[in-house]
Amino acid sequence: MTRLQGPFEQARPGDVPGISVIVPARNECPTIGRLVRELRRILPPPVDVIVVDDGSTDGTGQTALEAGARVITLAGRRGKGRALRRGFDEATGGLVVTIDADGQDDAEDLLRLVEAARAGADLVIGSRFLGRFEPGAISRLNYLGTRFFNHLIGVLYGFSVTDSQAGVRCFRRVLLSRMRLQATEYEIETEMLLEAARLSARIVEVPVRRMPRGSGRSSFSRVRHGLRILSTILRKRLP
Ligand SMILES: Nc1nc2c(ncn2[C@@H]2O[C@H](COP(=O)(O)OP(=O)(O)OP(=O)(O)O)[C@@H](O)[C@H]2O)c(=O)[nH]1
Ligand SMILES: [Mg+2]
Repeated sequence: MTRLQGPFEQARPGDVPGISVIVPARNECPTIGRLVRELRRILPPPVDVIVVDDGSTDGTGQTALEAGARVITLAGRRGKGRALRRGFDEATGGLVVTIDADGQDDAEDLLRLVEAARAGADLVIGSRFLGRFEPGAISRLNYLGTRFFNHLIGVLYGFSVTDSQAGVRCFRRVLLSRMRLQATEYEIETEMLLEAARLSARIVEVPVRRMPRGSGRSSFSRVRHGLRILSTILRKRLP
């Protein structure tokens, strides 16, 4: 279900021009170059593609740079949440887009997210559940886990989304700047969603396509990261 609330602030679709795209990337050399080129080709200019690379040992940063991205290099393996937050600090566009670097998302889908944000949404979620998972794009356990988290958020917070864990999103930067974010790993998507709700943001979902990983390896660990997501949902509920 789509949640249309707010306004947390009057929508000003054209308040600051430009789109900043934040791409967290760790060892994604085979896919990052093409993704950066697609983002720059597909999205309406001006577009600033910011790749946050940490701990990559395969030339991800250099490949992203050659494809036209701005690259931020962090020391060591800092986690997806830290990488995104670091990227947000660099964002200057009125809209901020997030997308994974591993080629599992279709950059063309972002046009619909940007359109929805320009039409007045504060947070647009690219829902894989409203769209589709290509064969092999998600394991059964991760699929069920995401549905469980969606349901738990509905029960505890009184609003529902179809894809609480989506990595493809578009935010108004003014909303992002008000969020209190602490997440360091994969719980960042959950924290941002709950923060958006706390700020009474207008949250809209649009369908996207999710593809299987073509190369490299996911760093998502069901137990470790599942527990971190669960604890974020439960902890945020406390006063
Ligand atoms: N900079 C940075 N990026 C990371 C880190 N961990 C994951 N990422 C990136 O975050 C994105 C999503 O990570 P994945 O490991 O594919 O996790 P996922 O897509 O949520 O899970 P799967 O569906 O199993 O692939 C990818 O672009 C990764 O390169 C990290 O520690 N640092
Ligand atoms: Mg992935």
